[in-house]
Amino acid sequence: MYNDLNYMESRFFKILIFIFFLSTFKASAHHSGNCDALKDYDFTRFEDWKEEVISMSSEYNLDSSFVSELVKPYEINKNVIGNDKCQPEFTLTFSEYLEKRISDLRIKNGLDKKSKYSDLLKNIEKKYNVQSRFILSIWGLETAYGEITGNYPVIESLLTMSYDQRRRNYFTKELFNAFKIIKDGHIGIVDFKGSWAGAMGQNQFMPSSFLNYAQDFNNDGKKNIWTDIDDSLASIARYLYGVGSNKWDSNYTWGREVIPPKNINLIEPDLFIKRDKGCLAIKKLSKKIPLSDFRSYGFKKMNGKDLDNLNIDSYLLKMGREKGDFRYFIVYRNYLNILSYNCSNYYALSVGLLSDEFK
Ligand SMILES: [Ca+2]
Repeated sequence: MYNDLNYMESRFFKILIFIFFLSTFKASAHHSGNCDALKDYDFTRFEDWKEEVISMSSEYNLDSSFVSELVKPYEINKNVIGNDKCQPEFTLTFSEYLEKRISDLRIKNGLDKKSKYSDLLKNIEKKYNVQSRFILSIWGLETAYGEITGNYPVIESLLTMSYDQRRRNYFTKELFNAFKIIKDGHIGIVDFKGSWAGAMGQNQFMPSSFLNYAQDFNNDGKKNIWTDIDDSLASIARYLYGVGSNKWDSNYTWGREVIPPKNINLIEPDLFIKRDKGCLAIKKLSKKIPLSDFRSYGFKKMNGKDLDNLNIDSYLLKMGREKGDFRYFIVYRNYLNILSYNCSNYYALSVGLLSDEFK
């Protein structure tokens, strides 16, 4: 689940753009038009690319006339290229980022949803063995609880992203996954919408995640993550539940912020090791040691109390860019499942901290 760093980066930047959009309002609507990268961009071969896509149909066991009908109506979407190429610089500190993401309004709306859907959340928690506060948190952070799900036709976005050479392989596969979703009849083409990069519905699944994890929780024969809240929330839970040995453990939480010991500078070189595998966010984690070892090092809970004397896999994470801005977190295995949703520590910590508000 940690294998597509580039896409995960782009997904992370999507969030940043969203913040940018919130903070500058309409300025960003003109942003893409001012970007130099678009001036020299070759938009002229898009029709050729559509033909190439159609010619690949049989490799994906799809009928070329079916694919042809799906791609025909679309032109290249310059906003999609603009969003991809002209991402604004990120200037928020980590703490400022958290403040924006875990706003009072998002907490309040989450608590409202928690009581409104309490029966549903209980049923989902029981079936997938994932605490519902994490499901609420991801729902809230991805789409403001289903309010902002994206208005780009999924096929148009994926055709455009796959036209671009940089990540053609990845987005071509996702494009064909999208065709499959339409073929399977989960959603009509008119309602088949998502973010500019093709993340869909209330939980912002890419088509491959949809095919692997989307759930039909209300048993109507359709996996509808666009307008069906049962299906959307169950799909988040199924994703977090994980695959292989990387299973969610509902006996534990995600982790916590901690106060580092006074000699933190001395012990950091021992704890932070070089990792070869995993996305950037995984590489930032310390080596894995039992929580009780962090307790022995002298890390404390934020209320000044000792950490629990537990033998569970734990990692230290240091956030912030400079002295005075540093914050430390100890995270457990469930945290890795949150990272699999979006491999960014900014993202995963905000999921964890927001979930704490829904305890
Ligand atoms: Ca359904």
